[in-house]
Amino acid sequence: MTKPDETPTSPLLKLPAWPNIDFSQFGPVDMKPMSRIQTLVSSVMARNWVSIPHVTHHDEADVSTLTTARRALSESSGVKITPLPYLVKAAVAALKAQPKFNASIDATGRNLVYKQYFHIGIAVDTPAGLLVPVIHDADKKSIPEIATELAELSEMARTKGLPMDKMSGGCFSISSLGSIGGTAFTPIINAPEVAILGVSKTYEKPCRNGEAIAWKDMLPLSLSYDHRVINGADAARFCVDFAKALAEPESLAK
Ligand code: CAO
Repeated sequence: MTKPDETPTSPLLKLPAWPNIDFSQFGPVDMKPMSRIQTLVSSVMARNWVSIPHVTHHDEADVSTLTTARRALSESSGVKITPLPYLVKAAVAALKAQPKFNASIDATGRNLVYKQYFHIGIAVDTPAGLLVPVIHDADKKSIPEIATELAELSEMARTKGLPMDKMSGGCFSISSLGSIGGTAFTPIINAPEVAILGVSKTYEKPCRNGEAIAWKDMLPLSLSYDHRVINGADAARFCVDFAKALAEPESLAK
């Protein structure tokens, strides 16, 4: 093994220029400037995609009991609760069990910083682009508190935008496309975090129960991780811990 080239002129990063094409030569077009958020997000995304060795691990969680539990909690608390606040709490449980997922590589690239706090970022789709508000200290908040904060933050993100302090300090992010559709995807890690969990739409799966078939509600999980910090076995364990926590929604609500 030789020491890798550390200069920014590494041939691997010498990308060809972006194609400069006059599309109107092929048919009618309409040109619109990208929003400020879109421009910012696109450069950060491109940096994260080319500088982090991503791997995405796919799994699924049995959420058959979650629907009943969250409806009961919605009724008793008077707060509308989607599956997402439970996913936040399950992420905290999995981060506690797998501290590597709550680490960051520092700016020197020589140290791993293990965080002792649990701030969870949530990807929010807004007309101006993608924003990631952060639920700070999610371990100390109840499910209804997280649901209320999430509703306020996503409303603010969609209408007025978010101040930096509402988007800073995240340890781990969740990108939920569950209300829209899809079965799996490859979320891009939000550096300096080392992993992000994508969730797709819950579906009914026939499972063997002795001689009978039982239908279960399954939530597809797509966990992208930074392979410099996390190995495949860690990712498999993280998803198992996450699914175990979600299968017991009452204990997450305590
Ligand atoms: N499977 C099935 N249904 C789901 C679900 C899932 N995994 N997740 C949510 N739902 C349901 C909710 O329960 C709700 O239905 P009910 O009203 O019947 O309870 C419905 O979908 C709408 O949910 P919602 O989107 O309003 O709320 P949420 O808490 O699930 O998500 C937010 C909030 C802000 C994350 C979401 O609105 C959003 O912006 N999602 C897009 C995120 C995104 O763009 N990610 C990609 C980033 S990379 O480009």
